[in-house]
Amino acid sequence: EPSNRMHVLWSPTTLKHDPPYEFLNGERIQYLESPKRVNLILAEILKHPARYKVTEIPGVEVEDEATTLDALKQTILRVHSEDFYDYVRTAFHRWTEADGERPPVRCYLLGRQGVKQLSVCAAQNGVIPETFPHPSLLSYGKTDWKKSPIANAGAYCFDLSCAITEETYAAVLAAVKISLSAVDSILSPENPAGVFTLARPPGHHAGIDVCGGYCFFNNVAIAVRYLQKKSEVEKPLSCKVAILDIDYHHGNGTQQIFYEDPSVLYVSIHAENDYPYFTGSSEETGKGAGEGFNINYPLPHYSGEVPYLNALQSGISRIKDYDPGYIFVSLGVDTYVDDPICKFELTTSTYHKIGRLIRSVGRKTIFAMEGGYNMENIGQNVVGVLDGFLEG
Ligand code: OKS
Ligand code: ZN
Repeated sequence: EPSNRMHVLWSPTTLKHDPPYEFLNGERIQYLESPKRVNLILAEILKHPARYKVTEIPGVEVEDEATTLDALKQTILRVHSEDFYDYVRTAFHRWTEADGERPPVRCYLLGRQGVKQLSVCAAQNGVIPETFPHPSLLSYGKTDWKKSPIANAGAYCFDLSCAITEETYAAVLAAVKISLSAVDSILSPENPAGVFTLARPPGHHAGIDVCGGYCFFNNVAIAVRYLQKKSEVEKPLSCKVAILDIDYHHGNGTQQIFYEDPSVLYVSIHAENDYPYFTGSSEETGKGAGEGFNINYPLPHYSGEVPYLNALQSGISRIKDYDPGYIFVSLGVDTYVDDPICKFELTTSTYHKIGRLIRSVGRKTIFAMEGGYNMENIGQNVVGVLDGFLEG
């Protein structure tokens, strides 16, 4: 009998990633994916100790724990390329130590600049790209861009919303650690029906070798691979997993990682003609052995509860047919009517229904935090989904 108390995992180290700003419609605005999001959700969860068992996961000490760090790295490399991993690990220091490379223009404007002031500048802003390797630039193939930290940012990031600060690497490792602990927890003798990883930065936009959309490492994908490896020790090749992505945005990274893999069914409900703009069509159905195991439900802007729950019902029946051992939910509450950057019209009561529907599949479920930027309602909306799941 699965226990009906949900395990919730979080880590104060994830709060250290805190870039000051990003760009929206060409304008500089405050970074929306802020540490405050975690604090607000946690505060709401702590109001209900009878339903939620909260555990704090310590961060990895980047200097001290060489073995732990290497094990974590090897797990991450089951999803991401080593070049990309090294970009996330070294970007900040390469940028601030870049002898000879010109500092950001703003630093010039501030006056005489030495390397010291350059680091202050990068420490405030984090590393973001200036140019991207558009196919029109790559046809010559002779220019060695790898030497330049700013070129690396363009090569390993697809937008301007993944600033890498001095603390980013520690935070993203903590998010991965939380996600792996969730797998350990769902397989533990306590046998919870559900686990919630209250982690950030989120993960579903992060692909094999690229970050974007506030996402650095794909927490869910890394946890899926870790779970599959762990359970194959018991039952070789028997671990089918479904990922249900209910964030407002298409999880292009998760789709990419599992696109040719029939052992992972990816189902996403998201806004059509919205960020990340180049993926998410219902015609993206998988490739090779993975054909038929990628299912996208793009919905028009201003969709409310009725079309949303219809798509969800349909997605859930596809998941039931697939018959996975486990479900991962990429849980975004940026589908909320008053989200500052999104255009769906779900209300707080819809989240409860979503949770109940997910429980109806009857599989062990790991909920992973993705987006959601309305600070007044983020806690209630997340707990709405989790409560709905617990109540069944
Ligand atoms: C411009 C806006 C970027 C939107 C990123 C969306 C992130 C998200 N900086 N993904 O699920 O919530
Ligand atoms: Zn989102």
